[in-house]
Amino acid sequence: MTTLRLTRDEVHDLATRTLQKAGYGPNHVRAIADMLTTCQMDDCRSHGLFRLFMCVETTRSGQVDPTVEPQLTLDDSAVVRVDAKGAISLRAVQAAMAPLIDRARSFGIAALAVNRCYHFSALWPEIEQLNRAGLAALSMVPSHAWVAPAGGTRGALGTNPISFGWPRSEDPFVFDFATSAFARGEIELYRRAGKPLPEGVALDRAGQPTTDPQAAMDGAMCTFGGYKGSALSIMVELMAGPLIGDLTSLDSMAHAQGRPEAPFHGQIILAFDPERLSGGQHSDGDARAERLFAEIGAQGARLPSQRRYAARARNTARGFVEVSKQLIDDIRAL
Ligand code: NDP
Ligand code: PYC
Repeated sequence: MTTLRLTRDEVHDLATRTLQKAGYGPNHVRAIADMLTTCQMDDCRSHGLFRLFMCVETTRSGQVDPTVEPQLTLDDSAVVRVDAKGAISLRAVQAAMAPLIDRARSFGIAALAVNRCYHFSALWPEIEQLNRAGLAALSMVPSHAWVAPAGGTRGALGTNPISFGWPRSEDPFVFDFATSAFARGEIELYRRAGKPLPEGVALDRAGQPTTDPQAAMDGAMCTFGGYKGSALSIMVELMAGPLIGDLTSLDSMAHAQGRPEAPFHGQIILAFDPERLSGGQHSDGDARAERLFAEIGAQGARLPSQRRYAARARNTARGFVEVSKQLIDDIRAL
């Protein structure tokens, strides 16, 4: 694969110009370009610049309002609500972050319910932001009903990522992955590269196992970990859908009516203040957590996000990130 070297500014600029041409307003352009650049600089390719296709397709489908500003609803409870009003989620989450952090510190636990958003992004940047404010955090979103439940044959669940993070004095502990065996974005990257999928990731239209990425996209994806991943995926549907008065992945798929746009639904983010929840004993809890992380490392195992932090350090130090030339050409052709 031929790659080009892009500085952080060049990645941001490419995203900015593409989003501006697609009609996004300045606040949305900034929020989306920041997210894509953050992912690309950490070598999270399935949710970096590659996602510009989904952003542009979503405006072309005519459903998203690329300029509307979110509406924040605050009361004296620990629940923060933000209505994205049919725009991409990122600007809405950005607008709600400060009150979420405030309430988590006041109440010990706080919830952010984001409603009526198009969603295409990785979850870890928002979780890391909360961790760097000293909070533990958990986020979930549904998507489109591309994924068959364990034992099923057709899409009913979304790829439904879960991200959790724990604050540390160094880089936080963060994981973020789809509850499908592969994220949809990853399957799309296999298709673009003409590579077969591993076994156990997808079913074709007839409900039979397939390693062909196109057959997988036309058929159904599998959950990770059999019935366990399937149950977690159903939890995501419920927590980030009906619980907050929003859509499931089945509803999102119906909403799209076959248009190639980003999934449309809600997002839940829960924030926890370790100081409040431990009754002021967080330094003991923190030491226990660090002993656990040290034991994991001592066995030669790695923590989630270690690859990402290493990529961030490397790309920052050398001042560029390597991006597929084909991807850049395709984005320019947009
Ligand atoms: P992966 O299967 O690549 O798993 C990623 C997570 O697992 C990361 O936290 C990663 O850390 C960690 N990890 C990977 N290998 C190891 C290992 N050997 N030991 C310990 N930890 C490890 O992720 P997915 O492909 O499922 O998801 C990728 C992205 O797609 C996510 O950011 C997710 O939010 C996003 N997504 C978004 C959706 C949406 O609707 N908005 C839907 C589905 C996915 P590290 O990064 O350091 O490797
Ligand atoms: O990779 O599954 C995925 C995905 C869905 C929406 C955004 N990313």
